[in-house]
Amino acid sequence: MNGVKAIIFDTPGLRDEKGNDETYIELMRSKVEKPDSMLYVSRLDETRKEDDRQVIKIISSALGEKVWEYTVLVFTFANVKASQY
Ligand SMILES: Nc1nc2c(ncn2[C@@H]2O[C@H](COP(=O)(O)OP(=O)(O)OP(=O)(O)O)[C@@H](O)[C@H]2O)c(=O)[nH]1
Ligand SMILES: [Mg+2]
Repeated sequence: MNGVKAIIFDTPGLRDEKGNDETYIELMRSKVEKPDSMLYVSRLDETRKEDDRQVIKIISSALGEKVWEYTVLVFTFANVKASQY
């Protein structure tokens, strides 16, 4: 990116019904202990308040609450939401 080297990790989604959150977190932590930035991707057309709450808690304890200071929220499926109205 503009001559700046970056390493990007695509992680499995947390709370995916397989109950593998701990394994996913271990995988993430084995790759990077403190990311410079994090993209938190969530669907805009679904309300999953309890899942989001759990994911936020899991990430906060795994990477530290400071992670939210350099997180970018990304909402997908905004096109679906728009077409419903
Ligand atoms: N219509 C629409 N489809 C999308 C959007 N974002 C992702 N998709 C589709 O949704 C499906 C799942 O996208 P992924 O990026 O694989 O989602 P993921 O959460 O990373 O899935 P896993 O890695 O398997 O957990 C794909 O078929 C994408 O093309 C969006 O904004 N709008
Ligand atoms: Mg994926």
